[in-house]
Amino acid sequence: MTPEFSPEQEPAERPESGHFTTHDLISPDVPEEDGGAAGDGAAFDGAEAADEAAGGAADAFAGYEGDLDVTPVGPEDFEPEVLKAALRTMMTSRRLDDKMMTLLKQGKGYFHIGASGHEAAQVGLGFHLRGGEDWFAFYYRDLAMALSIGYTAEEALLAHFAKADDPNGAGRQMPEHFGHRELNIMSTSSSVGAQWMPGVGFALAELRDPDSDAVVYISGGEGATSQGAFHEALNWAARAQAPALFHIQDNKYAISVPVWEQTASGSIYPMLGGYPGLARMKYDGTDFFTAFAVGKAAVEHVRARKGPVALLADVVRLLPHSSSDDHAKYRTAEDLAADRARDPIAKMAARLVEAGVMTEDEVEAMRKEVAKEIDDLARAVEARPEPDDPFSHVYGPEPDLDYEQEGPEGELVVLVDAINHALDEEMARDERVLVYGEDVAGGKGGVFTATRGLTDKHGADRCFNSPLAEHSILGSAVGLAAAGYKPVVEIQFADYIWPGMQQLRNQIAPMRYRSNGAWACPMVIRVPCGGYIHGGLCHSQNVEAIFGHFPGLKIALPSNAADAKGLLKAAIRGNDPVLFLEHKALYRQGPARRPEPHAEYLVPFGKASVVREGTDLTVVTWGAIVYKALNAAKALEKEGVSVEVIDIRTILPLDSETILASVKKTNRVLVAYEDHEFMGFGAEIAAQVADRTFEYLDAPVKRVAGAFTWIPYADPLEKLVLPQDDDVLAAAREVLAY
Ligand SMILES: Cc1ncc(C[n+]2csc(CCOP(=O)(O)OP(=O)(O)O)c2C)c(N)n1
Ligand SMILES: [Mg+2]
Repeated sequence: MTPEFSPEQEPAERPESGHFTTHDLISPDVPEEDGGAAGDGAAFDGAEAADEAAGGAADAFAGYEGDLDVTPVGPEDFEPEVLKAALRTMMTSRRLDDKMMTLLKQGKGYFHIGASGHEAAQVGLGFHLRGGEDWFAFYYRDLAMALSIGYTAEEALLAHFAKADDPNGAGRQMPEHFGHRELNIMSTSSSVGAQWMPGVGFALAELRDPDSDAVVYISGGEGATSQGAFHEALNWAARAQAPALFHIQDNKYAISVPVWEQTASGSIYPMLGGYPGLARMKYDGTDFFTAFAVGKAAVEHVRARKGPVALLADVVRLLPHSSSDDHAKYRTAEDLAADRARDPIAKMAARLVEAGVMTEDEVEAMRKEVAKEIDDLARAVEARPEPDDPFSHVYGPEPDLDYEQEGPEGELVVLVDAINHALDEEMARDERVLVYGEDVAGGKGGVFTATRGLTDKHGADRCFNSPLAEHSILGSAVGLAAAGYKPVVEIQFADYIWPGMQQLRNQIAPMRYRSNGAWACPMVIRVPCGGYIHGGLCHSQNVEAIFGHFPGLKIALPSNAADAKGLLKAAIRGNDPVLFLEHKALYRQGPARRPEPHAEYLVPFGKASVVREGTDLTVVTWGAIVYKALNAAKALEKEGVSVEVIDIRTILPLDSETILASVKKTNRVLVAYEDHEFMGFGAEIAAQVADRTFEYLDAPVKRVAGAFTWIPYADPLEKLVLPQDDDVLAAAREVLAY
């Protein structure tokens, strides 16, 4: 392995065998063409391409191999009109690439990432897929696939110009970040590998419907197979025998990094053989007929519910990675010429000419016709209205719920049992509610028993164990939620949510916003959090401030059993993704018990609770610190001081109004919380109070919170780091001293 890759080294570094590579290096007398856009000329050069199609040196790998029986096809197996339509779709995709690159050079647009070189693989496979019935977890290089399932050139141009009626998200996302509700193309994140597990989630949704034969197409580049999520996705899809069709488009480069530096053995193909129950195929993705034949076998396999399939398409990248890239910096002229010699459109056209389906003149006429059509469309789309609303669709519509209904109360219940009962009641109410995570099923019922009994009562298909993989839990929930289920997943400890950060940040929270409201993934993520339990660094973390920074998420952190039950049920019935933080120290704590609310008792998000009224000082708090604030209030009461304690209950949305109104009344405020004082969520509250109640304040806005260190295990150490009763009382006295 060379530490530094230079183009000069490339031929020598390319492994001789044991991997699936594009082609031998072709002889140096191949003319070097413009290294930029594929260009009009690259779309079809009949005579040259015919020679190449007849067996040029560039075609070292042709054909296919793998687990499925494939019936090869040729031009004779199609109606001529069908082949012409396929060629036209490929040409449309290519012309869009070329046109968009030209528009960029004219200052019309900011970005383009093209599918040039991938068209045959996508159109050949796309033949067997059904827009609007199958599901599509795309990546940015799937333009030709999109066109082959019903996406229009006009829609592609609306995205390029980022216009108001761009169906992908009204100009909120970069172009080629596909998302189309009617066609079932899930909104695409830029983040490489973020699509693998959501795709599996859609497949799990379809698997639940015995009448469905839908296929979930999950696509990515060979570089994206280096993400751990790829292997998580293969594992879950194989384990569940889910109807997932993985399409890995191996163009040999991940921006500048060649596959032989990227992947052990220079190909992901051997690894695809490591998942029992997953069928694999590799094929020449520059050949339409091969793509069609292999795609047919693969799609039939998945539709027949014989298990998932992974296809590895050997394709070429004819453009630089994107409009921001110059591939001449890292690819040799020979390498680029070799790719151009495998141009899938030229090959397809040559094949059709050879078979007598079209003449060269007809091919050329079609190319010109497509070019004109795209040029005309571009002119028309350029004049369409610009978007002007960057603020809507951060959150979904407020559900029409009847909150805080009076009703019968039951026995005193501890917080964790209130959670358990809320889950049970919601699963009984709505069969779309699915509960899963690590250890949640069966007799164990979760490490804190929050899901105890749910598998027995609601079935192993409604409360089940996931693999031990937080990215998988959250990613699958994206697909399930987008497909109409209501996943209520458990992350065993807040400290272990980090492997799922990709999904939280780049799928769950922004999905609705970036698709301009077309896509959403409402779900509930239950997360035990917090310290005071001698859990050390990795069983004590407070995470609300980090996630408070995610527009699109809602966050609850209830301090008692009644609020926990009412908030969890409201979360499950809501339209947004909710991070439901459960303080472990409160799970069975006596003061957090409450008489159990009835099954329709719902607590609204964004409504703080004034847990104690007072006139001299406001303490704003949440979670475990509510009880420390109440203890301080009781102590001060004996001295004749009246303290108001506000439990905010939800971090997002924050009930600023209740806080500000209280401070205007008491003129003093202490913000008390468990997380680090520095950059903790209380910093936001303190800032709002300072900003909006300055004239009312008789004392500085004060915080009392945890130290800026990790939470240590030993009892005396933990006590020094986390705020204690005495700390809250001392801080209150400081504010009162003014
Ligand atoms: C998680 C993540 N890391 C890095 C990037 C920047 N990036 C965008 S595309 C890309 C290369 C992807 O290569 P590959 O998966 O082979 O797909 P290709 O673009 O070649 O089709 C990189 C590194 C990103 N978008 N997401
Ligand atoms: Mg690649």
